[in-house]
Amino acid sequence: MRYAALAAVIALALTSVVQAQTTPNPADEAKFKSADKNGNGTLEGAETDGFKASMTQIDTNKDGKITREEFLAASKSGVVK
Ligand SMILES: [Ca+2]
Repeated sequence: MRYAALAAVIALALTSVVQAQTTPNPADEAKFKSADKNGNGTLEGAETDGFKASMTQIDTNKDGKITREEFLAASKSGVVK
């Protein structure tokens, strides 16, 4: 009984995480698309110019590029406005 309740809580938590990853804010998504001039799904080179001030916070894997995931996470946490 206890395990069933725990399993339900874990399942709910996992569902929330999956939804958070698969349903980004449409406004954030639009912002990323407009910044991604060549449409390759990554902001790099001049595409990152508007985000230089927050680059260290956005580019979490420090490869000098901003992936869609990094951008959306940064938008969600308020780093990108
Ligand atoms: Ca790009």
